[in-house]
Amino acid sequence: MKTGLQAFVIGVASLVMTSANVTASLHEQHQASHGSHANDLHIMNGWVRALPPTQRVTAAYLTLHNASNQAIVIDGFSSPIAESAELHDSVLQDGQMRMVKQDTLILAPDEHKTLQPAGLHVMLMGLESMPKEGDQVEVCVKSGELQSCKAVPVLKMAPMDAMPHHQHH
Ligand SMILES: [Cu+2]
Repeated sequence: MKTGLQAFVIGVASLVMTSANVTASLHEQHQASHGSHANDLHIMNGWVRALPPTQRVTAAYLTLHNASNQAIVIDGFSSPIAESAELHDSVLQDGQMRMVKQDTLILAPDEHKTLQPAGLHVMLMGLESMPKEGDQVEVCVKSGELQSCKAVPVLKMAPMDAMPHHQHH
């Protein structure tokens, strides 16, 4: 587990940092890309990273949209491929990217929040086997009794349309 996490952290740290401000382009894709419509917590544009098959952890990235007029408190994640799933944030500390567990994520009315490499992500832990590029993996987001799920593709790298604003330092 420790080795897997370390390899994952190195992978995250080597990625290009991107802006969280992708709301404008996401709106254009909005209607086409929504997952569950069972409630007002919508999942858009998700993907799961394919890591080497020896790894037992990976990450899922999603854009979440609160389509209601009240704040939504997200308090859990799950996936059938993982024993457990946690929300992590990536924090740069002494030149190293570290992952910090988050218990909840609050979405204001009509807010979009993008989980993306080098930022917030859903850590999928205790994988029986690593999903392969091209597979579809279901990811579920919970808020109390509400749950939204979406099947998202497994990719080796972030899709370009999810990362429109590269920042160069
Ligand atoms: Cu993590």
